[in-house]
This record gives sequence, structure tokens and C-alpha cells, in this order.
Amino acid sequence: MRVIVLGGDGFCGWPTSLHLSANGHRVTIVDNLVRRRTDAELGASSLTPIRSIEERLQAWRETRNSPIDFAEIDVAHDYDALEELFREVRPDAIVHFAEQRAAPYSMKSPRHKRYTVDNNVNATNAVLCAMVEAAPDAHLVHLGTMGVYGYGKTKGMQIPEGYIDATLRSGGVSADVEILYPADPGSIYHMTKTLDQLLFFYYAKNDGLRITDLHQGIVWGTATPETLLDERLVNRFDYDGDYGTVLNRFLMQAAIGHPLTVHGSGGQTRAFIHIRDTVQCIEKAASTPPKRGERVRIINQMTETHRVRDLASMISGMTGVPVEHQHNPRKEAAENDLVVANDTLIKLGLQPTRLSDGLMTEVVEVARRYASRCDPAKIVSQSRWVRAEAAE
Ligand code: NAD
Ligand code: USQ
Repeated sequence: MRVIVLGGDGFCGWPTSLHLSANGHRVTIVDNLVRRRTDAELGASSLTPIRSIEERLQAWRETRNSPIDFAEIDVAHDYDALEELFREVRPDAIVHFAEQRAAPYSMKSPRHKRYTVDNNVNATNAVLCAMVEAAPDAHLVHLGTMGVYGYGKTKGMQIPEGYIDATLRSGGVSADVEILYPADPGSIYHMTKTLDQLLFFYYAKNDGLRITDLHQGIVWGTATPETLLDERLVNRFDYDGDYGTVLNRFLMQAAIGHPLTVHGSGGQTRAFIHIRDTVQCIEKAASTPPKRGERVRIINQMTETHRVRDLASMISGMTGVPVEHQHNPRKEAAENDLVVANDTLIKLGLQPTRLSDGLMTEVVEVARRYASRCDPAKIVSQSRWVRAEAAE
């Protein structure tokens, strides 16, 4: 396939681009490198020393895999360049990672809220619009989130893959319909993903675009077989209070002896997937497009669920680092169950990588290796869901 990877310089996008290229696909990365500028804004860079995009691509050429092309384009705002690129490359698949993806970052201030909505919704609309004009037969594979479903309301009911049967009642008449699972976002960031869903619904219906939306859980781990080929190919590792995600944060905290930062009781249950599985799922999804005119295909991209306090106590048991329950900076259910259907990926042949001591140790070792690059002042999350005076 000819594949364009939007956001291909990021945590999920870089190893996915390498994986696709290693499997013989012709890859073009598009990225405006905003994530690297956000590192500078937050004063917290990747724990691993990621190289410039030029050095990354040069290192990949030296592995003798097929070279990866790169275009620096702001997907949300450089529309003409995006459409022209689609015409030039004639992609079979477009993988869309190019969004602001951190919930705490999206809640920091009015500027961050507005930036996240502006960037994410405009990026998705621009991609769809440019596909109608210049790549109507391409297959769009979008990285969405499990967080669109919300937490805590279903009391053990299984979350289906995107759609649910419902009976609508109004004016004495009822109708049985299939609807998108009701959206219940828990942050401005998650809200943008629920808005993306409506854009997909519309463009699939009106323009017959072929779209897969992957509702991904929290990604953990850092390395894939391809990123390990050369140290210049190293993937990013976010540990700070905005971009670091819970399991990688705990593993990194354990590596440097920082108490494990559990928010509240730690009763939050979330879905997880290892980065090695992410890259495989994306290739599997990209190579099995829905037919033109079919509804948006929604796949739950996760392999297991865990409660935050269980993860903390498991890692504390492994390493002896204590757990610290902190005031929860977020507005979220203190306790929730989570049962998720993930049949599609299993049918597509995914063999899930489970949380195991071996893989967790690998992450701890990476974190130990680069511990001197960590700024401990950036570990505790400073972003608040509700302004201090409103919370009192
Ligand atoms: P990331 O921030 O590391 O990567 C995103 C990349 O997109 C960055 O390289 C950034 O520079 C680029 N980008 C952002 N806006 C852009 C724009 N307007 N134009 C061009 N490039 C732009 O994030 P990630 O962790 O790799 O996540 C990728 C996608 O996967 C996101 O859409 C996210 O919502 C989704 N996702 C991530 C996780 C996770 O745990 N990391 C879990 C579920 C879903
Ligand atoms: N948490 C802690 N301690 C920490 C960090 C987080 O207890 O130090 C808790 C949070 O309060 C939350 C849970 O862990 O209850 C998950 O937080 P997270 O930051 O790991 O994940 P989240 O904000 O949901 O976002 C991440 C990615 C996002 C993706 C989402 C998938 O950043 O891009 O969409 O995971 S999901 O959670 O399934 O919606």
C-alpha cells in the first residue's frame, strides 16, 4: 500500500510508520512537529533522547528498508498543501494521528482548550475534505479513543464496538434504531474525539468515504522491534504530568524511586494496549478497508483492562517503591467497571501482548537508562479539571 501517516513523528505515529515501511508499504509521514514545540512550552522533553526527524529518516534509510518520505504540513491549517500531497501520493490508506492527544494539556487554560478543539476538529475535517477532492478511494484509519464511551454508567455492561441498538420514543411512536454509542467525554481532548465521530458519520454517508475509527485504550511501552534497530530510531517516552500516561508514568516513577502518583482512590478502570500491538492493529485495520458506501467501521483497539490502584500495587510489589494517593486533579468517576468488546481485532488475527513482568521490566530499564534526563518537578500533574475556587 501507499500510506500517508499524519502525525508520524509522534509516540504512536513513528513506530507505526517504521512498522508499515518494514512490511513493504510505501510510507509518507506528514507532521508539523508541534509536539516537539510543546516539549519546549512545557519544559519537559521525552525521557528518551529522540532525534530530529531528519536524523530519524536517515537512520531508517541506513537499515535498508524502503525509505520514508516526509512533508512538514499543518494538517489543520495548510489545506492546499494537504490536498496537493494527496493528489501526488495517491494513497491507498491514510492513518490519522495528527491531533493534540493529552487530556491534562487540553484542560490547562482557555488557550489550551481552544487550541485542542481548533487543532483536532479542523485537522479531521481538512483530511476528510481533501479526501473527497483528491483521494476519494483511500481508506482513512483514524486513532480515536476508548474515552468517547465515558466511564462508570454501564455497571458491568459490555461496551460494544461503536454502535448500539436503541429504541427511540417520542409523541407516542417508537422506533428501533442502531445509533452511535452515546458519547460521554471526560475532558476537552476526549470531547474532540466525539466530534470527530460525527464528522466521520457525515462524510461516510454523504461522500461514501471509507473510514475506520480505532477506539484505542491507553498505550504503554515504548519500544517496537523496528525502533530497537538503531538508537537513532528510539521512540518518545512521555513521563510528565501532562503527556505521560498512567502505566508508563508508574514504571518510570518506580525506576527513579518517586512515589507512585495514584489520583484519588485509584478505583478508575481503564483499557490498555502495548505499543507493539498498536502498530500491528493499525496495519491490520489499514489492509482491510470497509467497502465504499458502508457505515464507518469502529474497532475497539485495546487488549486488557486494569484498575489504576491495582497497577500501582503490582509495580510497588515489583520494585518496592511506595504508592502515594494524591488529590485527584480530574473530574472523573472515583470507581468504575469496564468490560469492552474487542472481537474485531482478534478476528483480524491480533495475538494480544499482555501485561507481564518481562515487558514492564523492559520499560523500567529504559527509564533507568535515561533517568538523568528526568526533571522530577515535572512529574506531578498540575493541570486541574475544575478551577480551584469552583472546586471548593
Ligand atoms: P503524539 O502527540 O505523540 O503524536 C501526535 C503527532 O501529531 C505529533 O508528532 C504532532 O506533532 C502531530 N500533530 C498534531 N497536530 C498536528 C497538525 N495539526 N498537523 C500535523 N501534525 C500534527 O500523540 P500519540 O500518543 O502518538 O497519539 C497519536 C494519536 O493516537 C492521537 O490522535 C491520540 O488521540 C491517539 N491515541 C493515543 C493514545 C496514547 O495512549 N498515546 C491512546 C489512544 C489514542
Ligand atoms: N492517573 C493516575 N495517576 C497518574 C496519571 C493518571 O491515577 O499519574 C489516572 C487518571 O486520573 C485517569 C487514568 O489514570 O483516571 C488514565 O489517565 P491517563 O493520563 O493515563 O489517560 P487519559 O488521560 O485517558 O489519556 C490517554 C491518552 C489519550 C488516549 C486515552 C485513551 O493520553 O490520548 O485517548 O489515554 S482512554 O483512556 O482509553 O480514553
